[in-house]
Amino acid sequence: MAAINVESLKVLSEKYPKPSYRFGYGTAGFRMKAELLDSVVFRSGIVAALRSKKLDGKVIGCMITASHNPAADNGIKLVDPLGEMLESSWEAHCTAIANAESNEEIIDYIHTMVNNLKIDLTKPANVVIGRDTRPSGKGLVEAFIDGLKVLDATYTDHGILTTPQLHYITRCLNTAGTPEAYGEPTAEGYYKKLAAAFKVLVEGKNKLSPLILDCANGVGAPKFKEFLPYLGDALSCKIVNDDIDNPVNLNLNAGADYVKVQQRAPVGLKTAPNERYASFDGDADRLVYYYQDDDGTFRLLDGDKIAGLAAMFIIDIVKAAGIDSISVGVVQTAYANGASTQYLRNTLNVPVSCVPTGVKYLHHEATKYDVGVYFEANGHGTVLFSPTALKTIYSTEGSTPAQAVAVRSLRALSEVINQAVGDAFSDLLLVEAILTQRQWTPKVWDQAYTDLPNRLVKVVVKDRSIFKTVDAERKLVEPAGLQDAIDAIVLKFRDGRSFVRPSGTEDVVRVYAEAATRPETDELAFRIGGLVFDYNSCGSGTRPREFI
Ligand code: 16G
Ligand code: MG
Repeated sequence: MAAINVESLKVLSEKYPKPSYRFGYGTAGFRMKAELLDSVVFRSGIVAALRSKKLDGKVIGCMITASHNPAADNGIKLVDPLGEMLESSWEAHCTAIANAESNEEIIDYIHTMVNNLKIDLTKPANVVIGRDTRPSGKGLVEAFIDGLKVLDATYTDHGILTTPQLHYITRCLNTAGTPEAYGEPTAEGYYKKLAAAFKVLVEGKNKLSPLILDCANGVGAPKFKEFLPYLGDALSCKIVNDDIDNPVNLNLNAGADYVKVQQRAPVGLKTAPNERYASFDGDADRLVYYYQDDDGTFRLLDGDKIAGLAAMFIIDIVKAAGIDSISVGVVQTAYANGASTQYLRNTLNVPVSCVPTGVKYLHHEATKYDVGVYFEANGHGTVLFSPTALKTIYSTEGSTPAQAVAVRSLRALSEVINQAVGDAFSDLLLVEAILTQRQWTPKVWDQAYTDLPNRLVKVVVKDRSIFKTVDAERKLVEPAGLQDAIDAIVLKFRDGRSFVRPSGTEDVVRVYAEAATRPETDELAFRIGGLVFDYNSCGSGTRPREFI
């Protein structure tokens, strides 16, 4: 077994002293103030190299991003070979190495991993790297590369990419030359693949009015601009919020998170009735749509609405293709609007599963269906085609001209939708293709069902780790007795539903509430917020005034 180059580790590690801070690899990697991240990112380079060696030299991805967080934050997440999130058992290794207090501790931990996980250090290690537009990204990539040097890993640094592009490239590299080959492992390969599939889907249809696309002043802006020429006149789109030269503007009053949480259009965007608008988040893995109704009301078409549209369309097209062996299922989280779940179950008659928050849970559950549609309400999601479904789609030609057209569309759909991870570019093309095929305005799309009013409230608590949930985060089992108290309040509200869960990304507990009307929803949310804050004196700081 090759040894670890202890001397080089010591020298390099000195460049990245660990601040006194307790790090944790959360739902989407490490994420925090960028200035705290040097040591974490350096050490993540070591873990990435170990992961690659463990997987016999398969390429591991590294994305430096803090998504929809402010520009001063940054983060890192590691990506497994098929473009999935890092296997969850390895999250604990990332956390442990990040918190080691000395070089000796780092070395000990590496030895423990090598022994326990039977990692052969003589194996090669290969890593591919991308980063978003944050100014801190460049320096963090250098720290990561220094980490890779400790174990002599080879790497390709792709510079600025969207998060889903990095996932795509990782998957392409690891499937090249196999029957599952996913495409050319470059941004260009990605653009060509998606554009070709999109053109098939909209061929011969009247073009829709231009889409107005808010890029959150993030990486989506330069990358979507790069993409547009490949789409040619198949898509007409006007980009706004593309200022990546002033980092402070990143995600500021713009982007998918702002629009979803505030339930309003980005600041400064003048909306006109019945035009289509869409927003990416800061790393372009989230997408929401919206429009302004005739009476001036803002209408959000969020991840739930996208899931409903996609499921409806796929069910129809599978039927039109004369295929009856492919079933469609939808995966949601507790945040899905109750009306969307009803629509999926009762109108579309599809099975719906509910899983905990976080892409990895949704993705995993979606692989259980022939075609698994998964979306979080916040706009993260995609559609997965199982190997069996793909085989069926590619071995059928259809016995009538209409069936042949449907089969061709179905194949193109499976190409346009990113199979590695939820991808705002690819989801946007999916929505645009469906709306074009149907010649639908956003208003027609919106008519599938009416959202129940809902509200999200944050409660700052002393220790969020005392909150333990079960049943896909819909019920609390600890602190004891709190769930009964929540249930007693919810019962008093028409169509009331509320749940409380600790955040995976912030030091807070989140309360979700929905009810029949807006005032009832707000009252329910603030009552539960107050209940949590007061319960066993869980709350921290001043009790927020709006809590009832
Ligand atoms: C992360 C997750 C996202 C989830 C969010 C919830 C990934 C790639 N991202 O951003 O899916 O919706 O966390 O945040 O898994 P919270 O735990 O703070 O509510
Ligand atoms: Mg994101």
